[in-house]
Amino acid sequence: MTPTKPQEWLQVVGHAGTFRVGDCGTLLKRFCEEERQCYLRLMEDTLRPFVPAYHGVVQQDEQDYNVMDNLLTNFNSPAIMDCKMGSRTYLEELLLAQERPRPRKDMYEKMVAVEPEAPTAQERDQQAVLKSRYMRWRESLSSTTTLGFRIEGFRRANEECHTNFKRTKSRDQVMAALEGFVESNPHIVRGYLRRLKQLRQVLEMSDFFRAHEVVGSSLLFVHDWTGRTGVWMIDFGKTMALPSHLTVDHRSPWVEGNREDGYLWGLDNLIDILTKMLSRLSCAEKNE
Ligand code: I3P
Repeated sequence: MTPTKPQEWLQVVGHAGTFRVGDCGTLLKRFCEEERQCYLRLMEDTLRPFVPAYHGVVQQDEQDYNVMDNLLTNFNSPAIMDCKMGSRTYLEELLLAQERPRPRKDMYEKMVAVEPEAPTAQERDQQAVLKSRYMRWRESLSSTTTLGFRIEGFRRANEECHTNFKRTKSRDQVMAALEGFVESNPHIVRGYLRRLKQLRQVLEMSDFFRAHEVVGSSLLFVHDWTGRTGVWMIDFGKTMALPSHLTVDHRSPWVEGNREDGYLWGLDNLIDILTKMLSRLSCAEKNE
């Protein structure tokens, strides 16, 4: 692939220092074996058009990276949004880790910055919280618990990143935030809806999806002023193969041990919200 313009990459959320721009329209992501395993399988799956193409592993400055397509390559000054999918954002093994608890001061600080009254008396004494507790608190404060997805952040073309969505929880709040991202443009919403419905259809047939617990994975939304839109699944560092005796439907509520992730429930809600938004925006368009 030959890039026709300088390589562009924007990171809205996630761990700093995770990415590097690679050659010829690629992106390097700090190596994670679980993620490599997922990409290898995804390249053989019906989901392939909905994930960045994977090109193996390279080493730079003694650090290994997974190499994948840079999804922003074919856009002009794109707007991008990251939605973390699913009703659970941590793996069940994090609960097991509570047998060897290691309370985190950094997470305590992030918690009180958003909700000073959230920590318990014990957590206040320790000035630290367990990661599992922090992750659950993040889920219940945002729309992860109520809708099965949450907006992590977005950036409209040539603007600063917006990441202040930790308390964006209700359907109306989420719809308002999404409408801000698409700048009330029904054409863009139509493009996203078309793609999300295709994704849902493919997920329901995918062998990969049937056999994996998909946790902490995001949908990356990209559009630009030409009206081009795209949505891809990204971030598979916490996507785990299920034991062969277990099946999940990705819609049932999670109870410890069933490994349900709520991914499709979240996608249903996202599609529903965008559909309602589109019908309102289309009415406004006709009345103009
Ligand atoms: C982070 C977010 C990440 C998580 C990270 C959290 O919280 O939940 O998903 O990384 O854990 O700090 P926030 O969004 O509120 O900043 P993982 O998904 O990789 O667990 P970490 O600090 O242990 O990396």
